[in-house]
Amino acid sequence: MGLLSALLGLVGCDPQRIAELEEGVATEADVRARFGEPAKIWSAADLAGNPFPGAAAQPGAPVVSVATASDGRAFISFSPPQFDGGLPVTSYTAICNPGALTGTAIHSPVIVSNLLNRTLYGCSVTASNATGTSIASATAAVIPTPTPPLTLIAVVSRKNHGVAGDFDLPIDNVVPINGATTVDPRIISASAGHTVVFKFNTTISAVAAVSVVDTTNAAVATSVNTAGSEVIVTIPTLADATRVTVLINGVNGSAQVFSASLAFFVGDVNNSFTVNASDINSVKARSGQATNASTFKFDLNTSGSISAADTAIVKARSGLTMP
Ligand SMILES: [Ca+2]
Ligand SMILES: [Ca+2]
Repeated sequence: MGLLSALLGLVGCDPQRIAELEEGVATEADVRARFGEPAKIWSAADLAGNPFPGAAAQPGAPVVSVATASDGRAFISFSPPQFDGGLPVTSYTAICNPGALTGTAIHSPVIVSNLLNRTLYGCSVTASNATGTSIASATAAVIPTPTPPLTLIAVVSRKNHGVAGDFDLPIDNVVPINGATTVDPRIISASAGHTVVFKFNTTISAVAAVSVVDTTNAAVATSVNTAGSEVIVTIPTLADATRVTVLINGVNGSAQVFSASLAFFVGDVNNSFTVNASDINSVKARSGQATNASTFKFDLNTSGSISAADTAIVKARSGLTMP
């Protein structure tokens, strides 16, 4: 630990920012300026982007992809901001006008309720961290309808992180099983297995069938439940480093088949299909942090915090590659 780390430690800076500093993301001049030490003269390079990479700011604006209609509701889907302000994004708020009706969530989509059916709304999203709230995203248009067509809003891999609660990893459900699928790097739960959740725009009353297959098209044991507008698929046992495709059909009597492919590969936090130093460093850098919407992926053992136990898990798997 260098002089600067010691300085940061004294003023209560968190370990992640110390790590960034030591990795050269922040400069000593940044930190001196931040803590009121002799003024620095900014260079053009300093002023490009965030001049205080180690200092907290409000996040950038999320990017809204689509607003989906429901009965009196709208589902606002978005991507997180590229820049989180140096602190975890703790919530996203959607606002729909006219009427300034709002909803909040810790990840996409945000649901806004109490909308008037057959009324055109414009909805935008902001991101908030402990420092403040971003400017609003662009606006997406939506017209709530009493009987909207069944629409898949999102697919997620959900795990319970103890007292920290459930955290959903968004799955890119367009990628085929042998492609660059989303990887969930968290361990399988001994009690609950893996859980893949299909989120729809309306209450789900029935699902005719669910199947899960691996890359050889062999069936993987599974079960299905519904809760509100979610179809919850449970995979009780699965070997690590396995790709699967989850298919559901007969949702509310629909003839449509909904599917998503993803991989379960413990420790591959950067979705590169190998576990190496980059994954180890990412987990290590967050050691001591609480599990939240920004850090849950690094809580490999789903304990509710990121610690040496998580680093040990990823270290033990160094060198492994996804088939
Ligand atoms: Ca990796
Ligand atoms: Ca943990």
